[in-house]
Amino acid sequence: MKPIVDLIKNANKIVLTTHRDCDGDGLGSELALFHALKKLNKDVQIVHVDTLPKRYENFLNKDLFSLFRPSMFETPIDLCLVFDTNDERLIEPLFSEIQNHCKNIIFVDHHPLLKTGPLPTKAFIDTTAASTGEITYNIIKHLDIPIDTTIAESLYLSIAFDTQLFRYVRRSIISHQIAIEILPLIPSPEAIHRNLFGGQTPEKISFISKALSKIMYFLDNKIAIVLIHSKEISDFGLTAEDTRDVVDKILDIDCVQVAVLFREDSKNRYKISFRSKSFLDVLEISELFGGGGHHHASGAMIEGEFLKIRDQIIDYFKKKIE
Ligand SMILES: [Mn+2]
Repeated sequence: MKPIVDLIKNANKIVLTTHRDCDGDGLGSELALFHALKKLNKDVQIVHVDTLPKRYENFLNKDLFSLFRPSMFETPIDLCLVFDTNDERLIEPLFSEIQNHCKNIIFVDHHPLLKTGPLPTKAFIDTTAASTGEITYNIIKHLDIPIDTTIAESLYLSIAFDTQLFRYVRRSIISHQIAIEILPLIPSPEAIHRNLFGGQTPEKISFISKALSKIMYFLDNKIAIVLIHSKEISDFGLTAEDTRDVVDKILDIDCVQVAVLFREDSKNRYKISFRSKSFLDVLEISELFGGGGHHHASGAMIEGEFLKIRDQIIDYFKKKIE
């Protein structure tokens, strides 16, 4: 922690970013540090490689996020912090470009290092942290920056999202401990809960019920797989991001140990999301497909025929279960 804190202290121009298809954890971490560094009068900027997902547009200040464009960095950057991933591919093309302008690119993350993918040269990774927000909280504490309402709300966004309202805390009390400290500063935590997990529309509920009606069960109902076609998403006026809840809902089914969601992005091109319970690891299989993530939540982009990939996945877990 000390080297990072020293680098932050000594830096003036700082860029913060997170992985493409960002989520509440990366966003909350960026925003918390952004507001904290503003208090130190740093020249700090948040840059994303894609646009803000819709669900966050409604309650976050869009103006705080710049969309990456080539040659946007004219002057040297002292420090770049990348939140909630350690995979440089997820921040391309920003990563290639910023390397020419910045010596210190540091990944601040809680995902395990990939066995096959590119390794970060500089990183602070704590895989025991239930959210990247937890690590960001520690950075802010080490910088001796007092936590105000804006910082508290950002940290809470991060922690509430990644723990899914304290369901997934990695056998640790730290998420709750941070909550105890920051909740008194937050006027309406319930608004954050609603923004993250409520906000459903009739179209979205219709879509989710359609998706859930198509679950295929395998291996004694231990594996549940759903395929969603891109047309089904657009028919309901939804975006790819709206499919995120589906896979979590499937894992809530008692007997299901592994939930797999195929989202067809174009013909024979799928985003696969895996979720698992207990002893079954889903990181390895995501890595086999060129993706990454956590041991119990992971994903990959893959090209090929649905049935072939599906059977490959079933075979893989059949062996693991045996
Ligand atoms: Mn995270």
